[in-house]
Amino acid sequence: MTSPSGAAQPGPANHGPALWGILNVTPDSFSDGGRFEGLDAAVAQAEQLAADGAAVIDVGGESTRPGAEPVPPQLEQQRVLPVVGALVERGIHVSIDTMHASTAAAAVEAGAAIVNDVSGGLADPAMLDTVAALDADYVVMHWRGSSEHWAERSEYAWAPREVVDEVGARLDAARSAGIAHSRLWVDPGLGFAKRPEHNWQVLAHLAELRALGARVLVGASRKRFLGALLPDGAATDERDLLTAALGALIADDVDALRVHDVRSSARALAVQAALAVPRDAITLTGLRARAHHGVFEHERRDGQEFIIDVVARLDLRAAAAGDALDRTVHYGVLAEQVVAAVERDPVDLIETVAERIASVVLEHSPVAEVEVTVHKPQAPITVPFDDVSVTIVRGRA
Ligand code: PMM
Repeated sequence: MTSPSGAAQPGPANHGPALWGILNVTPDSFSDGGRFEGLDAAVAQAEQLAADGAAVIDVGGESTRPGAEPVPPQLEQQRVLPVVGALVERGIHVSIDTMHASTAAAAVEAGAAIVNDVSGGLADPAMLDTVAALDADYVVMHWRGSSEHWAERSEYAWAPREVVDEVGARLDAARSAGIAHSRLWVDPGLGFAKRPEHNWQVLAHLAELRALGARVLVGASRKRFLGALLPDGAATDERDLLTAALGALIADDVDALRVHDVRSSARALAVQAALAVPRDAITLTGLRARAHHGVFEHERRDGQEFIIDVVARLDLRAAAAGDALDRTVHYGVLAEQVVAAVERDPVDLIETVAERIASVVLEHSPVAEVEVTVHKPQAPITVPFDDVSVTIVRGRA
């Protein structure tokens, strides 16, 4: 999302996840190492990322790639603080990617709004208390130590469970230190002491991470487990297409994606948003109506009970955010309309009744898709039975 001044603002442009553009100001970062060392080059790159759709620029001064030399906080701050200051001056929303409490504090002092700590507070014992005293969000990533330990620490009985348990414990620690729950993000730490299969398993079970209640950030961009899907020798930036595709596939399960190439990910998210059916729903079950549908004369003459279930899929976020009835569908009105649609002139088939109900529900413009089930528990069936029903799903044309 961009403000009138062109500055990146927090929060997604539409309802999809926000994109965090990566700005590594390190000489040895694996994907863009050395290219953005100069302040002007770093600012230009950040502005491009923001123009491409980044809501946040994640500035890092210490590479976490295997074999990278640890960077003393002072050197890290020399690298990142001028960049953070320059971006904040331009109205850009900045995250600082650091494991050092002193760098976190200095960056927030310079205007950063988010502390992204890949160690989840484990690398620097002062981190949690420091962040608790700052006016900043805090990203808690799943971490099992620095890269020299990854080989022996990449064992999981079931990675999705262990990652959630371990990073959940770090969220607890962050809250105990006084960081407000509303300030917390959680990140599964793809590639950090995880083999490719662990990354994929975790990605397939993001709902469990989400159940921890913090906003979810995922950083898959250009990582080796994606590169493994490409032909040997493929350039690192060829991983951007895979990053974008993955982002679109997990878009419903995350609040933000940390990526190098914002442009390709933004376009993939646009496809996902155009295709997506909202998962929010208003559900009415067991609506009772009396009507004369059926092929038998006694059905037409005597009538019988029909029971209706309706699942109307619509995006309910705007209604919830504004507590606004006019952004949703009044379920009492909907229930009356559904019953009226059933009790109209008789037809032979409950299929036809279901179709009528679907049309009535889709007349409410916020509804994107509807599932209708019509039960006919007193249907003329000669063997003992509980119920017969038809279910149809219809979408907005
Ligand atoms: N990955 C890297 C660095 N920082 N921060 C978060 N929150 N999540 C990540 O997955 C993550 C991170 C390593 O990748 P890079 O060298 O491309 O920045």
